[in-house]
Amino acid sequence: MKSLVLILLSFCTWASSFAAPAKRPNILFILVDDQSPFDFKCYNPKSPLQSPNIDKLAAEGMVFDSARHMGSFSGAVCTPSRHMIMSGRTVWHLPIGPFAKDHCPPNLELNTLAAVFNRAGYDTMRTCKQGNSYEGANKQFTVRHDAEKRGGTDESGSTWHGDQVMNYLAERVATKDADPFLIYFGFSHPHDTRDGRPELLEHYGATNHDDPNTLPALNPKQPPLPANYLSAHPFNNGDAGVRDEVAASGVWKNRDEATIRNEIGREYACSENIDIQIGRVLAKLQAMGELDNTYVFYTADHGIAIGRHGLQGKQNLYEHTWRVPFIVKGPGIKPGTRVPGNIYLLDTVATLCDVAGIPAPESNEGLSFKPVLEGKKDTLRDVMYGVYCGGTKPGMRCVKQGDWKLIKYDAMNGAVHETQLFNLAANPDEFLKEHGKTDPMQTNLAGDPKHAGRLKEMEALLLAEMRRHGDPYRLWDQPDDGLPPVPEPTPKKAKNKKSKK
Ligand SMILES: [Ca+2]
Ligand SMILES: [Ca+2]
Repeated sequence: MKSLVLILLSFCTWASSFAAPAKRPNILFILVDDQSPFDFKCYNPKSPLQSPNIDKLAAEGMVFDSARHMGSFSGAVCTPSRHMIMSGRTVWHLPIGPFAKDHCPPNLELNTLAAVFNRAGYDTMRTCKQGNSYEGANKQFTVRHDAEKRGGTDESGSTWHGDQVMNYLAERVATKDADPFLIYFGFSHPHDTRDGRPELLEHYGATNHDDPNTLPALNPKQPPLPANYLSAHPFNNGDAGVRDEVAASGVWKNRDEATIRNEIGREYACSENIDIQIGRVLAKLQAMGELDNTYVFYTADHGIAIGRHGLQGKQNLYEHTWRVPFIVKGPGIKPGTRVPGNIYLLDTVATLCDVAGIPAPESNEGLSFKPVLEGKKDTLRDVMYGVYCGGTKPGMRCVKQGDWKLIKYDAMNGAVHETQLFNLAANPDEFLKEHGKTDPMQTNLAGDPKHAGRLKEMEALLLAEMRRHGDPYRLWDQPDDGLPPVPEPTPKKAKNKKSKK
């Protein structure tokens, strides 16, 4: 009898899956500004950040441990990152940057994310920060609300971005709009200035410190210093004077414990507010009956240091900054799964198209990680490549394969030639000798003869990736490959120089 019931039940399930034509899924793509994955409990169980809605997304979806941005040729790391997200193109093939005209197809903006989804019959809506992004792609969204909202009130902060999505969803209900939607839900925080709402700052013992001549008070409720905190980076990495390292309000050039703990507290207050806004939108989608048919992506345009390795900004290639948080929940994704992934943010176009059943545009160079979301594989690539080339040239390059990661610095016009080799399984925090760890694996292994073979292998991989991605530079110990000189970027107007975002 029991088995008959089971057979009947499974027949009904089978029959019902054929009864209604599959409704195309909605997409909610959430992008925050400047956030390290290690802020979240799903990446760092010791983190005091209160983010119940994002924690729940992680528990009900898939968490990526190796999601990265490919890098930047500018101190404004946001800008190339957001071009890559919108176009699906690699860092040296964007419509901006060195040799842009030679490497980028014309009319690329008509093949960016929203343009492609519009043509496929999706409704597209965006709210995000203004500036340091890809205007040609942003303007493709049918509904658009852009503003820089980095204040500590509802009107001046992240609540404003939440309101735009809530209003949009309310209007869809009012007009009974049944088209599938792509919502690009962006925030201007936790990018500095990290002005938090007073009641959220309270959770982390933080203040919106704005006086460069005093230090904020230490408070036991402030988050602890990061494990890989240093009071200064051991060498000049080539862009030590960039805005983020010297002029972020609340930190400036300070790296003392009170400043860093207060600033992380401010970051958390801003991130908690973002979490609250996401909670509102997810509850609304649930009430509309749309949540189960919506893919929710959560990520950031790049990570950030805030005291780790003695750095403050996003102009480096350590894991806290090269990596991004990346969480996906949606139809067919097994709850509570975790994968390395080895994905880049530039895989967004390919993947969003794939889950929506839309062909990716020809200009796309990213890979779809739908097979990862479906549990068919757990990584998309073997090797990951990263660039920071916004200060002195060629700057920093890195490559990762398995547990091994190489970072090289060719900076300050030849005065700085540094190599770092990390085993991320043994040394996930990328401790240097300055951190004083006793485990012989928890340091930079580049000078250790035991790892000389590995170093050589990683250096060969880096060169191969630089060639494969059309990197127009070579490092001091690489063949020059007969590359032409890279033209100097056109100097920006003084007005824009200050705002490197
Ligand atoms: Ca950013
Ligand atoms: Ca519509």
